[in-house]
Amino acid sequence: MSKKVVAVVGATGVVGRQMMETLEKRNFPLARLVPLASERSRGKTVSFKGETIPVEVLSDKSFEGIDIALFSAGGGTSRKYASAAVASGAVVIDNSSAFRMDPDVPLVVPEVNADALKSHKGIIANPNCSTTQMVVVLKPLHDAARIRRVVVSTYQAVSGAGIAAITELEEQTRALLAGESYAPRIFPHQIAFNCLPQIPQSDAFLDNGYTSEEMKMVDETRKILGDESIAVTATTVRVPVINGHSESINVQTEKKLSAAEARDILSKAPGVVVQDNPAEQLYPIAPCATGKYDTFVGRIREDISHESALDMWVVSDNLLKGAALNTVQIAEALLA
Ligand code: 25A
Ligand code: L14
Repeated sequence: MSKKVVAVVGATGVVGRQMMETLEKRNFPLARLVPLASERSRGKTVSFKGETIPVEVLSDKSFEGIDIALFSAGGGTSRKYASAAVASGAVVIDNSSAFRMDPDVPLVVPEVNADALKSHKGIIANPNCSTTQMVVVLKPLHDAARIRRVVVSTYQAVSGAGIAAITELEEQTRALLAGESYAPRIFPHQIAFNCLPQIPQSDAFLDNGYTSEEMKMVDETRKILGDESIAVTATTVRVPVINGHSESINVQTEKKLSAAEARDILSKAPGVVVQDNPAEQLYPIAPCATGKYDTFVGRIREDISHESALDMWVVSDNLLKGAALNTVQIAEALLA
């Protein structure tokens, strides 16, 4: 297999760093790594495979000789630079929300819809973190019993909002424990010892009362599963967890599935690990999912309020399967 020149746009962000670590850990066939970031990162370096590589400031000219460009610097940066990357001959795998719902852009979770990759025209979108971990669990249930409706509530870690958000939770927690005050900078309200039903931090609320994060879960889930008939409603909540998103998911199916059948189906699903033993208080939790590639599911039970529905608890590393890992998996699938 020929080795590829790979650029990481947003290389100094939380997701960009995980992208480089994942490329290294999975031994991606790399000819060269080109870390790119904004002016703010001028002079910084990244370490990759024991080497120190200077971060370059992103411009339209950054993409000469690049085969694959992994973008994670926000939607604005992707909208501004993705076309330059494609014009230079690179395939863009974009982690922002910029192109996800574009009908010409495949939105891919390799375990679920790798086939969609075939139709790409230079840009491939990586879904929202909360959507990704949900669809790896929904897909095998949909194949077995046809999903009619999904009701999901998320418990999302602060790492999804970047480095400054992690710092805010840590510093605010310390300050409040010490009896000091700490004004929110990133989050709209106190995040330490609190839950906020608002993601993202700004321009979150849409005319229908949902947040953009909630509507991403609705729209992206249907696009990835390729079925507009699936009804989805979501409430997305920021919780004082550093890393690892948790989700409470209720799934109504056309064909009734018992909890045992669902456990059996999910235990054979790619990228999914069933952790479900109430007798031993075994269920997925964020600290255990952190650093792992899989999506963990437990608390699988039949919904007592409905004749054909299941409840479950789904946890994954939002920076890995939710972002960097899925992006690298897409790149791997392109090579295969
Ligand atoms: O718009 P979206 O799609 O909703 O995405 C919004 C943001 O969400 C994160 C990611 O932030 C993205 O910017 N994100 C996206 N998808 C995600 C996912 N699936 C996700 N998070 C979790 N899961 P991030 O913090 O991870 O990464 C930011 C990186 O992007 C670089 N960047 C930003 N604008 C850029 C750019 N690179 C090139 N051109 C641009 N115009 C950014 O680099 C970072 O690498 P940087 O150079 O701007 O910042 C490097 C250092 O500066 C600090 N810093 C960041 N912001 C500020 C700052 N310092 C001062 N003031 C600031 N405002 C950082 O700590 C870093 O050390
Ligand atoms: O759409 O702030 O990929 O936790 C990922 C990070 C949405 C917001 C996306 C967060 C963003 C999310």
